[in-house]
Amino acid sequence: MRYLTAGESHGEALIAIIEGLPSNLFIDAEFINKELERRQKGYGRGGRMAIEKDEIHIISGVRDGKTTGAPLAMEIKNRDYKNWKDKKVPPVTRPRPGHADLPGSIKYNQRDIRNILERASARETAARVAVGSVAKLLLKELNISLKSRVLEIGGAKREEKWKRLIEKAKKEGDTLGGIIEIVIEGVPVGLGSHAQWDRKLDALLAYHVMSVQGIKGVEFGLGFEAARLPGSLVHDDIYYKENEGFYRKTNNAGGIEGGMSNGNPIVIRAAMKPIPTLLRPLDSVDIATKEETKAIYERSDVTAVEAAACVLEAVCAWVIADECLKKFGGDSVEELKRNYDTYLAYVRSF
Ligand code: FMN
Repeated sequence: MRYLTAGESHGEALIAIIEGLPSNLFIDAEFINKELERRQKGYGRGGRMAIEKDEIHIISGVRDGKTTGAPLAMEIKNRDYKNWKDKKVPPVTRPRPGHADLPGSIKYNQRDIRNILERASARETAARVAVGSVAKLLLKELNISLKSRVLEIGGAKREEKWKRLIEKAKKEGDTLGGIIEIVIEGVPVGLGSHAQWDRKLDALLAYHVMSVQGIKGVEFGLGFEAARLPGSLVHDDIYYKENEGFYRKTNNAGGIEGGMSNGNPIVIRAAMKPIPTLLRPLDSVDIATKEETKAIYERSDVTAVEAAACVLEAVCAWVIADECLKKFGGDSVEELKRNYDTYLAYVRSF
């Protein structure tokens, strides 16, 4: 499968097109809308979330609620568009450190940074959540599920501190990042491959996770901690039980060995940097006058770690769904499930 997104933060709408979905997959719009709502929530989000209530509009590829095998096109309208479309806004010339503003303007020869920031904005993640929701619907057919949780915000590991830290950052015109964990359950052994670098499952997941706006690090299982421990404390011993097959007592590998899923839950953690738009702006230089100045401020979140967790689930769901289709094939959901069941029976008998 493949997908593309289009659309700007204050443009008319966001668009996502998915190619390669099997037919007869029930597209549960209510579920997609609930996922979109999840992305909009979380403590520390800015004023935009009060304006937008994202809703999916299916344009093509679905008939009587089910996919036909044709490309699935989806649209999410930007409710803020009506406030922007006729507005005369001066050019943005004061780039924000940590955003695409400066490198994007130089690369694309733009003197109005708005032409860069509108597309670089994480508003695009609404389209990715829509795509990921469809992937989740496919995975549901195979009894594969994903969940996520926030582990840290602003360096604090305990939830009770987060609200206070976020309020403090807000008061000080500052922003916060954090750490998110995603767990994928029910993944069969053998997704991905050791045989070629660009087929390794951990590499694919890391690529998609890193593609999310603001994500700066990714680890699997014990992750960076594994580098500090001896092998005897890291690798998951192998055991076997009649009727149940091979199993492990630990999951330090985070469900992936040699670029392949090993049947254990896949455990991924991602680090998100603090939001780069600060109410107390950072030093910058005006690209028109070259004078030292402060970066622009545009309505923004204090932190978006909870929302990012939802986006990360979506991109991970996409990778796993895509790998399932690659491995088990099938042009309809029925064919996919038949192939899947045959494979699971084979694994049990190995
Ligand atoms: N950055 C902002 O400046 N303001 C925001 O309101 C904002 N909201 C975000 C919401 C979500 C769900 C995510 C995932 C990110 C958000 N970001 C926000 C982060 C920026 O989009 C991100 O830092 C920027 O695109 C540069 O990231 P990069 O250096 O990782 O590419």
